[in-house]
Amino acid sequence: MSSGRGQLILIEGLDRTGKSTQASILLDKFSKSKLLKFPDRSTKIGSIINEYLTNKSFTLPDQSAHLLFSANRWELNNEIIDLLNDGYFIVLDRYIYSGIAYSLAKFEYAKLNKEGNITSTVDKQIGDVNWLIGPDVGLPKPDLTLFLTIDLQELANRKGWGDERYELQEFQTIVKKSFLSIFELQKDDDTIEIVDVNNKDIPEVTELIWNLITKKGIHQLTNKPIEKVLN
Ligand code: Z5A
Ligand code: MG
Repeated sequence: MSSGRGQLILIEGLDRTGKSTQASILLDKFSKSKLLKFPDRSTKIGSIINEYLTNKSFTLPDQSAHLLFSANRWELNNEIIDLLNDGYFIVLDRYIYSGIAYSLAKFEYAKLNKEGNITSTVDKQIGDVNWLIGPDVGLPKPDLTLFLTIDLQELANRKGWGDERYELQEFQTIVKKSFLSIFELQKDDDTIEIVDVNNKDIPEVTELIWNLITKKGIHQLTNKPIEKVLN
């Protein structure tokens, strides 16, 4: 019988690329699995984040918002480690790369001097990837990150935008660039895979993802130590 810890699988992507859809399908492929979605709005810090995302009159400095999203991940740090060591496969629906990409996008958006529901400043920390990754350093690093990417034109055909702070087409264009620039910096990291979901239905995306997971052996228990996020 195989032994070892479970593996940490992260699904990242732009809004409505199918992260939550794929995360819940993936969960059923394992006999012991757990889904963790970030932001986790059920915690104390998560409730502040929820207020920030849903109430546009509730403002925070970008630095504070950024640190809250990271603090929310730290609230789940011990749970993640314990579950992995207990043989659970954890599927994360957003995590550290969303943290960097959305803050960086706010900085780029502010540089364009746009009005609207992204209140941001060009404070240099928010445009500095090293500053942005800082608070996440030491968190468990995913064994595999799948970044779902799509043309913004195809995305526009999906269910309408919601009403949350970041749900603006123009902002999402910048978010996409931010994600891709972060992954370009990590291009030698073989735990990151960019998954093009253009013109693919839900089962086709699932097949693509599952093939990557099995090819890399991420569907099996492992004896590798849990990696940590480094800067
Ligand atoms: N944020 C941040 O700023 N900093 C951080 O550190 C973190 C997050 C962690 C809330 O995230 C916001 O928090 C988010 C980033 C910021 N900002 N925004 N905007 P969220 O995860 O709570 O909300 P979301 O990203 O907007 O997720 P979503 O709307 O839930 O999208 P999704 O999970 O990727 O998509 P889905 O629900 O699976 O699918 C959307 C629709 O498309 C649905 O009708 C599906 O049936 C359909 N769908 C799915 N796949 C397909 C395919 N393949 N073809 C056709 N239709 C499909
Ligand atoms: Mg979702």
